[in-house]
Amino acid sequence: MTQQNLAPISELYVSYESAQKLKVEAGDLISWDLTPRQICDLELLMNGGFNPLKGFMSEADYDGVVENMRLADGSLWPMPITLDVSESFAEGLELGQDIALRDQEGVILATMTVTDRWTPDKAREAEKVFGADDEAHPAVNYLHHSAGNVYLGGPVTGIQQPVHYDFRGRRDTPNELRALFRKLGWRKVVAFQTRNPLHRAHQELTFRAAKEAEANLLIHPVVGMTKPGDVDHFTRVRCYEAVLDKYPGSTTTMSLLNLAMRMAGPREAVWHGLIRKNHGCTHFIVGRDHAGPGKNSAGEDFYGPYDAQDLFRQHQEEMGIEMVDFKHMVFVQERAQYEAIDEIEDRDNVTILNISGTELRRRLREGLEIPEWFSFPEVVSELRHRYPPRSQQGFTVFFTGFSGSGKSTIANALLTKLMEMGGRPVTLLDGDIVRKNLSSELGFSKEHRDLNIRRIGYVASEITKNGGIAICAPIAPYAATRRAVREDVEQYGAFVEVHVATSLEECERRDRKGLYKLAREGKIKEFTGISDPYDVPQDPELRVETENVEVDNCAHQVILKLEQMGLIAG
Ligand code: PPS
Repeated sequence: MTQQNLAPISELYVSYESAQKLKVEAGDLISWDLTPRQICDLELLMNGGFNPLKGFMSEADYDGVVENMRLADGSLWPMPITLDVSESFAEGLELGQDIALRDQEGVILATMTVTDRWTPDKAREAEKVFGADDEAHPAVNYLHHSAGNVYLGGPVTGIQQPVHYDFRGRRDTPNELRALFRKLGWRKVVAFQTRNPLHRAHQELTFRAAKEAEANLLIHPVVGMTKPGDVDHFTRVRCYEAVLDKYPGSTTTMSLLNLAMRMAGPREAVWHGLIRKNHGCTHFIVGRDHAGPGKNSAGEDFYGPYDAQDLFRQHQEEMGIEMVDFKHMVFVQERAQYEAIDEIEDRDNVTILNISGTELRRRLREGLEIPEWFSFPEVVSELRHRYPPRSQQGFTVFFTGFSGSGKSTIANALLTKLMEMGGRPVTLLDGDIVRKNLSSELGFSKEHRDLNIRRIGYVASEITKNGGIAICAPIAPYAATRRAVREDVEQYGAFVEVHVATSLEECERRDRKGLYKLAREGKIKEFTGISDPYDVPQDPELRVETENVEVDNCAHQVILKLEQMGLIAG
């Protein structure tokens, strides 16, 4: 039986007075600007969430952890917590030297005495900690592409907590939670780790887990760094707050954990357990494929579905926190209730309903019904706000073509048609207008054209992110730059590339601005199509011909394409 210990845990912070003094002194130290992941790690080091660690790991601790999940003194610890830096930063340091650790705005959060400096074998770390040196694993990818090549280790002296402006009242240090549990008289607390929105099945299973363990419940979602592509934590926390109201009064609380997850499956489960133990919990729910990273590059799972539970079970006694199995809950239509799938005896005679994560995303994307039995209306409404159907999302229409091809004319006609329809704000970023307002200092060298297009792409991606329609109409002659803009925009919404395919001969024949003549005479240099290249789009969403076709018809073709893509309601 796990014994709860709610005595205060040791933190790495110095007193307020010492911190003020240290902060001034640390101003003269060489400083390292922490990455977002390092800030998460530092916060949990300083507040005791990573107890017994007293700083970023030494080489001996790191080796022990990588090889057999143990610190040099033999304590169980499954995850390397290292300060990765660049070679150039590491070169200038001497062992024994103090450095200042700053957040991204330059605020000094801590100092660290550098006792160790080494170049890790990243392939070994990947194999041993994450199970394979395969970059399909997000933490392995991070290790090879984001983490510095040198690790520094040494004790940390905490000056101040990282600043959070969001949900401040929902963030607790281990000692704050311990004090809360003491005050409430919660002797047994089961923690639920999550990085996803909660629906009815989660509410049922967590409440059951708490009942089974005769414990109170702590919903303990991760808001630091989770798996790329997850629902952002702002949306999730609003969802959690709605679900919290569904538990019987005073049985359950919620606190946000600023952890940077590694998605390391079994090792991660043990790590999560130790962190919850530090936060005063006695029980921890471990599910199927806990903290799973998805498929490897061969399309197979990195870990077995119950590896995390097995590893946790092996170590739970030593950890001092007990595992509660996650029950797979499904909705039984005939009885209109959630039941654990392995406890349903009349499985062949009842209708079992379930909606997968993929199906949920499809329904949100297409604006389809999400039934009441699956989730709470407040949660669905938050998710619908965050993931509106395509016909309410922002998008970018990106025209490209020679000067005088008709881009601006078609773009203007499209702008008017979309404004007539209403619903979303529309902005036209025409080549000439942009050059006057955003890029007035730029000329037409490759470098300048790229800068110009990237600026347009940035503005378009912001408009798209905020639910508007951006219409861009530059020449954008280079395929690689168009691709980069597509990537910028597609993070937030659709990118519709329209090639205005008027031939060079026709543009030159029209020569509306008289520029082709000047270009032929050599009076304008680097003129697209004459003395500068144009990469014809290979695979645009739409190609419009303008010769012998009315502008209105060209704009209408774009509208039809947008309808077909579900971006505007038909
Ligand atoms: S780019 O390549 O996308 O950055 O060009 P863009 O911003 O669309 O600007 C193109 C307009 O600038 C005028 N202009 C030139 N175009 C091409 N090459 C050279 N050297 C050049 N010098 C001036 C031209 O009028 C283009 O206008 P549009 O609207 O395309 O006809």
